[in-house]
Amino acid sequence: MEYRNIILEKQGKLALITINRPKALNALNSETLKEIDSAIDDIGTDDSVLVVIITGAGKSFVAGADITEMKDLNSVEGRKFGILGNKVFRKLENLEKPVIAAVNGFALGGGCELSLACDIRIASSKAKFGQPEVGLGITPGFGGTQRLARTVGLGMAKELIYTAKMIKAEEALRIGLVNRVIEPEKLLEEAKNLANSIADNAPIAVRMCKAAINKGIQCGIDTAIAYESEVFGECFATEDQKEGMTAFVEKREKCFKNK
Ligand code: DAK
Repeated sequence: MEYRNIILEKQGKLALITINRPKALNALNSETLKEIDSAIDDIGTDDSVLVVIITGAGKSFVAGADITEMKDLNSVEGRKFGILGNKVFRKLENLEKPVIAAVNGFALGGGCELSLACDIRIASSKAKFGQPEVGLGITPGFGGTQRLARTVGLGMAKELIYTAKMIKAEEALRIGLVNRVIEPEKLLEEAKNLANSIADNAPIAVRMCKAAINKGIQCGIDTAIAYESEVFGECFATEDQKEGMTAFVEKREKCFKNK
């Protein structure tokens, strides 16, 4: 697929998706959502890519779903648009590779929700987060009512969603919405360092950790722990488990093969 609204780059073990509609502050229209969907499929089937970074071009990460496209939708079309967005975000959340959101600027509405579908969020000191939907007469539609509460807790999620107010990066850090705040010019470098430090580890084990954490958070502790035991056992069927432990015993550098 040829991309007009995103840039997909692969650099060693990393893939970088840049949302690239700076004139509309990278607002998500259907075309952009479909391109993100295609990029996730590409990355999902490319064994050379171990970690993904998503960022935005210009002064915005993503300033929400595209209001120009949405404003005249009827309820059937609105539902279709919502289904598309939710499908893409869920695919990203379930991608068998860690995804880091490098939030460079506005992460509003669908933009905040996009970052929440990623595994880890780091932010530029210029980033701003918010769920402004109720101010537009709608509810968050790409998972915001669900993932925000799971990330920052019920009270804080409700305050952000009910007030529709924007918060700065430092406040996002304080409430646990982002893991760290970085000087703008260092954001991508920091995201790549973080991605590479993940990519240095056994890919299958990392993938299983992602699945265990994501599944476990949705079910009772007994089911979650049983799932953890299952994936723990599966690791012992991998070459990388043998390599990781043998390298430790032999006091040498490990060399994982994603096998
Ligand atoms: N959509 C379309 N265009 C946008 C946009 C957006 N979300 N945000 C900004 N733009 C465009 C502006 O219209 C402007 O275009 P021109 O006038 O230059 O043609 C350009 O980007 C630059 O924006 P500003 O001139 O406004 O820039 P400022 O720096 O002054 O302000 C701002 C930046 C981010 C504070 C402001 O642009 C702003 O408030 N933007 C809207 C933010 C927002 O409300 N976003 C949330 C959208 S609601 C659903 C599923 C999901 C959703 C909805 C339904 N279903 C289940 C159906 C999701 C909803 C949302 O995300």
